[in-house]
Formats: sequence, C-alpha cells, structure tokens
Amino acid sequence: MTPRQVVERLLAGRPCTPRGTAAAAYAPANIALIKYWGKRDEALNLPVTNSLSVSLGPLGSHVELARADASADRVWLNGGELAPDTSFARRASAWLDLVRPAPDFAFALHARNTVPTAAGFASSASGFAALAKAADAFFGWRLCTRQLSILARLGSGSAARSLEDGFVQWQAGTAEDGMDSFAVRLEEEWPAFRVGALVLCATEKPIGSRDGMRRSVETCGFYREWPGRVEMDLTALRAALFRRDMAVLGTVAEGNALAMHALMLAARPPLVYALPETVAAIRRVWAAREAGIGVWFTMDAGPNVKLLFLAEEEERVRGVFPDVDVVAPFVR
Ligand code: 2P0
Repeated sequence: MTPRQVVERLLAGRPCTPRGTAAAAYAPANIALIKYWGKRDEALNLPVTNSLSVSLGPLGSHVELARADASADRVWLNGGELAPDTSFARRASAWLDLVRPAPDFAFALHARNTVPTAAGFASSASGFAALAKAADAFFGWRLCTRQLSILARLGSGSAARSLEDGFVQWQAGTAEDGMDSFAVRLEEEWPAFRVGALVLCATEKPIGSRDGMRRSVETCGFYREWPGRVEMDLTALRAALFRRDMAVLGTVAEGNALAMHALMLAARPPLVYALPETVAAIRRVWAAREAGIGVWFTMDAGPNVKLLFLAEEEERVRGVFPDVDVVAPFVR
C-alpha cells in the first residue's frame, strides 16, 4: 500500500479543486510520555506500538496554504523562504504531492512555529498536523479528526498526535492500509500539569529519528521486548492519569524514555543522543527528587531534557533549574 493509495481512499469523492485562494490552520506540538520508536510500515509511518503524548497548547505551528504562481512549490518557514532542497521543504513537497490536484499545480506554504525549535520540541509533528488541517480547509474536504490524524501521519508519525489538545493516545492499529492507526484525545484534563524544557544543546542532531528508529528495530537484540514494555507502561500511565497520580505518571514516563534510549544504545552502530549536560541534568532531577521535589523527566531523540511536574512544584523546580522554559498545556 502506498501513501497515495491511502489518500485516494481517504478522499474518495471529495473535491480536488480549491474552495478559495488560501487557508490557514494551527496545530500544537506534542511531547510523548509513552514513546513511538519503531515502524511496522515505513512508507505509511505505521508504528509498532501505541504511544501517548501531551499537546503543548499555544506552542505549535501555524500553516497557510495557497496556490503558488510558480512551476514548483514555494515554502517559507518563520518568514524566510527555504531552498527546495532543505529537509523541511522536501518533506512538505512530498506530502503535498499526495494531495496535488494536477502535476502543474504548485503550492505556496507559509509555516510559522511558536515552538522554540531550539528548545528541543519537535516542530515536524505540529507542522504536518497544521498542514493537513490547512489542506482540508483549502480544498473543503471536511475530514474528521481521525482522518486528519491519518493524513498528518503520512508526513511524520508523531504528527498523528498533534490534531488534538490535552492527553492524546495514538493507537498503532493492525490494518495494512493504516486506516485504524490514528490518535484520539483522552478525557482527562489536568490543569496543574506542567512540562519544562531544558535547552542543553541547540545544534541539529547527527542522526534523525527516522534513521534512528530503523537502526534500533533492525539491530537492537532486545527490540522484541519493546512492545511488551510499552503496553505495560501504557496501562500504568493511563491508570495514573485517571487517578491524577503524578508520582506514578512521572516514574512510568521517565522509565519509558530511558528504555527507549536503551534500544538506541544497544543498536549497531550505537546511537547516543545524550551529552554530558544531559546526564548532569538527569542526575540533578534525581537529586531534586531525593530532596523531596516532585519532578521527573522525559527525553526524545536528542540531547535535551523535558521536565514533568505539577504547578505546585514550579517554584522549587525553577530553584533547581533557573533556565527552564515552562509550558502549561491546559492553561489558555
Ligand atoms: C515520539 N519521537 O513518540 C518519539 C520519541 C522521537 C522520540 O516521534 O519518521 O519525527 O516522521 O515518523 O515522528 C520522532 O519521530 O518520525 C518521534 P517519523 P517522527 O515522540
């Protein structure tokens, strides 16, 4: 099954001519508490396991889509036009190919991130989720959130989780065409929940998630243990969310992130995303907990650390980490 065949199924009978001259949309970034690491289908970004994230409210991507008066797509990011061979421009054009009404139809895409990319929050998730929503508005498809989640996933796996606010679960699904692999919002609201970004290194990582995942799946001898671990962690984390039990949630999320990094460390050649500063920050979190502060961490495929805590601990967390950028996902 190719991405184009999936899109044909999704859009069956829907319009393929623009309704107006331009359309705009916004989608939040998200941070996974239970990680997506490994694909069962690389072309469709179908994951091996379920995953669970929290959306970051006002931190995300604004996208505006229009027809370009040009022979090829034009892509702007944060006000500057990108060369067509840059990573984001290439990935955006590849996604736009899936919905392009005619070979000579070129798009003008303006993307603006409110996520500080340098803070280690991924912008590809919010970018592709906003792009899917903008395309939906541009062509007047009126797809539902689940269909948009599938469409966004074709751009980047974690984008499937950026169509909704709050806590979101992406179900892996089992269908070959991935029509059952989309994310849904969980009922739980937790206004006191906080995510803190520690910027330890702003330079681009040497190996992207896409290659890192493939290497882990293909060469880590205990990757086969990962799906069972994720199911166990997901069950425990859902129960902690239901009970608003931050200590259990933090412990499970932290353990899940470290288990993902174990898959990376055991890959051949090994993938080490942590820097000395990363390990120092982790040790500071553990020392803070020893001292009675309710703070936990998670990490993605990079050296930066994200803190997890409740509003009541914010002052003490800031005492330990004066440079932390704090996000309140449920506060408007
Ligand atoms: C996540 N990450 O669950 C995990 C944890 C990074 C570590 O999803 O190849 O950019 O586009 O599907 O979504 C980052 O990978 O990868 C990611 P593709 P994506 O957030």
